[in-house]
Amino acid sequence: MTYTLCFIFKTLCFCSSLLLSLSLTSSSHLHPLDPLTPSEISQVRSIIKESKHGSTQNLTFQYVGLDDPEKYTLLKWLSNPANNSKSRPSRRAFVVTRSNKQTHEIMVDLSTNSIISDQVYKGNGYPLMTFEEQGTANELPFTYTPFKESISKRGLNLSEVVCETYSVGWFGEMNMKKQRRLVKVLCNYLDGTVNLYARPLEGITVVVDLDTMNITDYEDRITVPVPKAEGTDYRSSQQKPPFGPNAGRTTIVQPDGPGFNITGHTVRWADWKFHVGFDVRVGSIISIASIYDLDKQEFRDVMYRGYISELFVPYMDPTEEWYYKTFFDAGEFGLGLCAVPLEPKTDCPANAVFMDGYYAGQDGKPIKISNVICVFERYAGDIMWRHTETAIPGETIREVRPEINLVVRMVSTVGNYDYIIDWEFKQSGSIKIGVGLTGLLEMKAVKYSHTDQIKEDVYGTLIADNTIAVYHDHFLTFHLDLDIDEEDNSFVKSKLQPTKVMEESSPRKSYWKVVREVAKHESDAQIKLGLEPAELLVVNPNKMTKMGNHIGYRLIPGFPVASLLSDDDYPQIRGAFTNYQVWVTPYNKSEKWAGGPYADQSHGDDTLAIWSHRNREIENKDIVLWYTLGFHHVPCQEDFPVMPTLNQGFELRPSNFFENNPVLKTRSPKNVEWPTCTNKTS
Ligand SMILES: *[C@@H]1O[C@H](CO)[C@@H](O)[C@H](O)[C@H]1NC(C)=O
Ligand SMILES: *[C@@H]1O[C@H](CO)[C@@H](O)[C@H](O)[C@H]1NC(C)=O
Ligand SMILES: *[C@@H]1O[C@H](CO)[C@@H](O)[C@H](O)[C@H]1NC(C)=O
Ligand SMILES: *[C@@H]1O[C@H](CO)[C@@H](O)[C@H](O)[C@H]1NC(C)=O
Ligand SMILES: *[C@@H]1O[C@H](CO)[C@@H](O)[C@H](O)[C@H]1NC(C)=O
Ligand SMILES: *[C@@H]1O[C@H](CO)[C@@H](O)[C@H](O)[C@H]1NC(C)=O
Ligand SMILES: [Cu+2]
Repeated sequence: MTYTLCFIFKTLCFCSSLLLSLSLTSSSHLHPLDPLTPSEISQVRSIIKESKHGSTQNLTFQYVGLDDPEKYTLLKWLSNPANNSKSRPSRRAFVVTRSNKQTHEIMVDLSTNSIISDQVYKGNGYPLMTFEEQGTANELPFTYTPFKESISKRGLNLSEVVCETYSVGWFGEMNMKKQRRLVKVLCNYLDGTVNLYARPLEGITVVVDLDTMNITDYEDRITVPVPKAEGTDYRSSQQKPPFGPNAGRTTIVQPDGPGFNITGHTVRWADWKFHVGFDVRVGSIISIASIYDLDKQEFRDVMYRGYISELFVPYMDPTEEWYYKTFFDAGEFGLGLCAVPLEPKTDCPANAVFMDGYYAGQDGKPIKISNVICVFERYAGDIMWRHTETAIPGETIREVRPEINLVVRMVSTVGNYDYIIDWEFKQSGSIKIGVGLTGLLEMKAVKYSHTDQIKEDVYGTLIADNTIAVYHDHFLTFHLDLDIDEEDNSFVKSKLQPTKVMEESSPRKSYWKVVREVAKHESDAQIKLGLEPAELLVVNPNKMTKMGNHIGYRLIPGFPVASLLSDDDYPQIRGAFTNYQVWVTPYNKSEKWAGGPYADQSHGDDTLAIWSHRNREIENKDIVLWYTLGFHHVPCQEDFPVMPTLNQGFELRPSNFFENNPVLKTRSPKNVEWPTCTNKTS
């Protein structure tokens, strides 16, 4: 084994000075898309507390976020050289509260310290659940006699029980009067492990009304032993030898510091410029991404706004204890709310710079998530482009450029699962979106310890003694408001059409050609990806390259995965935005969340599928591309007790956007001299 003792850490000292504090106080320093600052969150709270809502008992803040300015107002302001504070779009907050069993939608203007609109939401579904109410609900079983009896009946120790809140979905109930904000509280057993999901108290279901904080229903239907704790812990400290062989020690060294600048929330790196936001519901948001064109000597628009609009996770077990597990992680639990502080040097490499995030707690007061986003330059030993030319007699030409990309990362841990969300920018103009799934499986306790014993449908894989990991999907629906060189764009499906050769003159019998189909209406752009080869492009039909090609960006999808649930299944009615992997809608500021604004117990009457059904015109319009990345997850034993990261992604890649290779003139960064090292071999 070779290891290297390096004296490089002095050069890494710049890191600590780069930990940016992004909480500016005066709003005049804020970019109109900056997330609400802690003082603005407090201001929102004061405004609402001073209004008629102030006297309401049990007022809870379910969502507080930036109401982003009108797109065209903002773009006009941003492009106006004389942009001054007077014409600056005002800072507004969109607030959803609950009180008296009602959902209130309140629009607050921070610059005038006033409420602009305030109405009761009368439709179906409920807002995001707060951490606090989930916490309170999780405590209820511990003082509930039937639950305590169930625990002692099983010979278990109540102080080793922990409970978690699950959304209940919607299964066709139509009586509005009867509708209540219910959750199911399920409990697990620790006693020798921290992997609570591996030790479910199967069969016990506690139903809680979040508005009254009361247990409304209780079931203890089946008694299966709690799976054993042994082998479930994933902490390093709990592992016993022998240990696996190690990879070499690694770090990344940037002697001159990172190659990017962050001013407020605006990141500038290489040819890119974009804004990084944070929202309690969707997590990280990339806005007004533009790329510098060396030929044109100007920044050119690529994307106005991109974020995960919804994350739908239906489980495939129709039994009483499991059927309702069909989660909308963004709309019910909040990808930003569940975002976790990133740990320097493990969650993000040593050269990363961190940003904090803020959200409003249930009482409206700001809560900080430190290091919620990290930004770093990634060099993974990859090649940006290369060529070796050996055909020229007497000389060998060799040109290589290393690929260095910029990554914006967030990790959201929604209960058992961890989602690693990377927006990766390439100097070539590509934006690669990477999604990594890791964490713990949702497990079901069963009596079986070998597949031979299983004669019934168990809806999952037996991954450990008495433990089934239930089959499920993850669908991440991205909202991608691309503006390719200005807002008005078209969506083009360029089919690769197999064609027969008719002329006798060619020895060939077939070839393929490209047939362009411009989507005129929304229905033309509802696409189920499969084997049919096609290039999917967002183009600017009003602009062409010098050669006459339409300027565009191409969607390179990931592995095509579509929901397998039937259209009339309630989870699929609510999750109908996964019926197609690609949708294109005309821009509409209120169509932000693919599962609808009120995803908890939604009826599927306000989803992307419903909006798109209007079949609006989308040709040469400001359009939004929605892309769903999916995973069908058939768990396997390697996913236990903790799952090695499973990756997927997709790419937005320039296609006739530039006149030629935009990284032709990108030079390799100067070599980093390997620091003074002593190499030891043992
Ligand atoms: C207008 O203001 C924005 C935000 O402060 C800034 O990023 C932009 O550069 C300004 N535009 C000009 C042309 O100064
Ligand atoms: C129950 O668990 C608590 C805390 O882990 C422990 O102190 C106590 O001794 C346990 N009781 C029994 C009966 O095992
Ligand atoms: C909660 O439940 C208890 C017992 O069922 C009942 O007495 C009480 O009135 C309920 N409280 C509310 C706020 O519904
Ligand atoms: C509502 O507020 C009252 C008084 O502050 C408190 O006693 C009660 O527990 C609250 N109810 C809920 C459901 O939080
Ligand atoms: C970052 O800022 C420095 C100093 O203002 C400037 O020299 C450099 O060009 C900037 N880098 C980028 C990528 O904008
Ligand atoms: C924008 O979307 C909302 C929600 O789908 C809809 O009610 C509204 O009519 C739309 N506006 C336009 C101009 O289409
Ligand atoms: Cu999974």
